[in-house]
Amino acid sequence: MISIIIGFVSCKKNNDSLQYPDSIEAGETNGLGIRYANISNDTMFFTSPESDESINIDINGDGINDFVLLYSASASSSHSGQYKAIKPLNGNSLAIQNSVGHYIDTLSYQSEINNQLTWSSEKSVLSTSDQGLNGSYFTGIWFKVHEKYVGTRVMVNNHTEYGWIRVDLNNEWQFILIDYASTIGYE
Ligand SMILES: [Ca+2]
Repeated sequence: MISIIIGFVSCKKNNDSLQYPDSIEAGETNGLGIRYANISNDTMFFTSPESDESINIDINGDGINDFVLLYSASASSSHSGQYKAIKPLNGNSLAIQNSVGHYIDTLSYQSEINNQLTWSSEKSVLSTSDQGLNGSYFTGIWFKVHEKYVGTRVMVNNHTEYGWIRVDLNNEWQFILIDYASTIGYE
């Protein structure tokens, strides 16, 4: 009789029985099925003459990294350039502006993040710049952006978990990860 009860309890905790929210609002930090990672203000800085840094994010806290923030920059007397991007891992996705160019969208506070957004599993650009004697070139839409949100989508065991990453790219020469959150399964 005892073994039957144990079997029933363990079965109930199986992931298949969990429910998953089908959306999250940008900046939403609490509620049923939401996991929030507290403010870290983890910052990647430019150090002369060139930098190449990254930060891994396990957005749903299951021990498996889901996204990598990428920052590189260089500067000399005749040239400066910077590259800010995010790479989804394991088939995860980022909300992009549209299907052209893979530019990560700038979501405002309380924007709805769900299956209606345009999603890409490719490495996608926040902003790049290249300025030198031959001219200036820019890509992406995250220039002088203060506290906007990146929409994220993670696939776990045939379930979809939506989330957000808040970054501050107000200063061209640094990349600040502020905080992030994800929907997770709940009973
Ligand atoms: Ca994870």
